[in-house]
Amino acid sequence: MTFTQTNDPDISQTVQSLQSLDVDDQLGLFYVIYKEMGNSITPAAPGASTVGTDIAEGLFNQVKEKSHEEQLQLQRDLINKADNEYTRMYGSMSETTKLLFWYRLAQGMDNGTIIPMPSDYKVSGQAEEVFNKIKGMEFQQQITLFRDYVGPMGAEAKSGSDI
Ligand code: 45D
Repeated sequence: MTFTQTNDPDISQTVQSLQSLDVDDQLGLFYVIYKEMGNSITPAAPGASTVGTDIAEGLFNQVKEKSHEEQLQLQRDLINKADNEYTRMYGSMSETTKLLFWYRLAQGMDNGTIIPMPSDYKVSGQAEEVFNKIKGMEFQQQITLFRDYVGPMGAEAKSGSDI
């Protein structure tokens, strides 16, 4: 399936650079980005529909009950587009809800419900380059970029699935 993504070549190239990083590098960098964006992410922003919030929260609540190892595996599965019940649930969400879900995971890392980053973790030089590219973008471009990045993750929701 093809995703209709942005026409901005700058954004699509950066999404591709992100996607070409190692899975763990992607996770590490995404967390660094979350930290950097800090307070500029406001879940109450218009567009965070109640429906999306509930759906993101529902999946998040299931993930947070898992062991740390399983939590990490699930996040790797999303990036790898593995096919299981969780990645399908993810696949059924809108891009904004997907973004909200990742945001909830990052918050969970900070409050101890989700596996934290190793304290000695450093992103790779390649990831650092992508990071600098993203830092130079306008906020709105960054949001578009993240939507395009998290959109294709996970597995396709099966029609008539029981999620
Ligand atoms: O051991 O319109 C490694 C909304 C190494 C509202 C690891 C929004 C090995 C509506 C793999 C690193 C809020 C949705 C371990 C807009 C190892 C709306 C672990 C905006 C343990 C615009 C790594 C939302 C791990 C935005 C677990 C802008 C890494 C949301 C996990 C942005 C990384 C969300 C995670 C971002 C990163 C979320 C979970 C940037 C999440 C980042």
